[in-house]
Amino acid sequence: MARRNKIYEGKAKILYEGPEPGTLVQYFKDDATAFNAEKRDVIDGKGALNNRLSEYFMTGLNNVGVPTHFLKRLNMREQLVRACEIIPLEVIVRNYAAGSLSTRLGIEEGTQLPRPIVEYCYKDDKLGDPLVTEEHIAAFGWASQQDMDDILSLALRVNDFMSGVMFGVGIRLVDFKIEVGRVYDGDFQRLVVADEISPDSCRLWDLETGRKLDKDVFRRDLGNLTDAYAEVARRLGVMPKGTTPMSKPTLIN
Ligand code: AIR
Ligand code: ASP
Repeated sequence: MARRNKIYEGKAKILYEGPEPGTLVQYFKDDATAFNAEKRDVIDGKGALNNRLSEYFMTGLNNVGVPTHFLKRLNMREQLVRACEIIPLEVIVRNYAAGSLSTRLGIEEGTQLPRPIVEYCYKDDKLGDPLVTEEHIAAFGWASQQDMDDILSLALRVNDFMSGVMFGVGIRLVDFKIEVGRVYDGDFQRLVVADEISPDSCRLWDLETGRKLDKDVFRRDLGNLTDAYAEVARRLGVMPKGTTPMSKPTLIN
C-alpha cells in the first residue's frame, strides 16, 4: 500500500495530498481541543459527525451560490476538497452575545446583538488567535481591501444561510467561525469558504430549552459531546434516527 503524503496536521483535522492536482483529502479526527489546546480529549464519533455535518452545510452553501472548497465526501471520515491558500484569519460572525465577546465587553450571554457583528482573529496558535482590526490586516498584508470586501460578503451570506437552516430545525445560530481560502483559476483568484462548518466551529442553542449543542459542551464540561452533535445531525436528517455512527465495529458471533 502506498503511503499518503500528509500536507498538514491540525488539532482536529489532517490534510493529505488528493488524487488529482489541486485537490486535498480532509480527514476529520476524533480529537477535541479547547482553550488553545490546553484542554484536550479524544471523543469517539466526533470526526464522523463533523465530516457529515460539514458536508451538509458546505453542499447547501455551494447550492445557493456561496463558493466553498468542498467537492465530495469520500467516506466516514474524509472528504475531497479543493486545495486553497488559507488566509490567516478566523472570521467570526455573532448574532447573540456569547464566549469571548461576552467576556470582553461584559454583555450577558444570549443577549441579541443589534446586528450581526463580524470579527477577525489572526490565526496563530502560539499567540492564541488574537483579535485584530482591519488596520492590522491591511498593514501586515494578510488580505487586500478587495479580499476584505469579499470576506465580509461571504461571512454574511454564510450567516444568513446557516441561521435559516438552523432555525428550521429549532436551533439558534449564536455565532460561528469560518476560514477563507484563495483558489486560482488561471489569471483569476477567487475566495471560497474553507476548513469546516460544524458544531466545533459554531455555537448552537436549542431554541426552546437553550441546551447547548456545540463544542461548549466540551469546553465547559456540560455532558456528552457526541450526543449533542448527533442531535444536530438527527434534526437535519443527516443521520437516520437510531443509528449510532460512532459505535465501534462489533463482532457478530
Ligand atoms: N471558534 C473560534 N475559534 C475557534 C472556533 N471554533 C468559534 C467558536 C464560536 C465562535 O468562533 O466555536 O462559535 C466565537 O468564539 P469565541 O471563543 O471568540 O467566543
Ligand atoms: N479550537 C481552539 C483550540 O483548540 C479553540 C476552541 O475551539 O476553543 O484551542
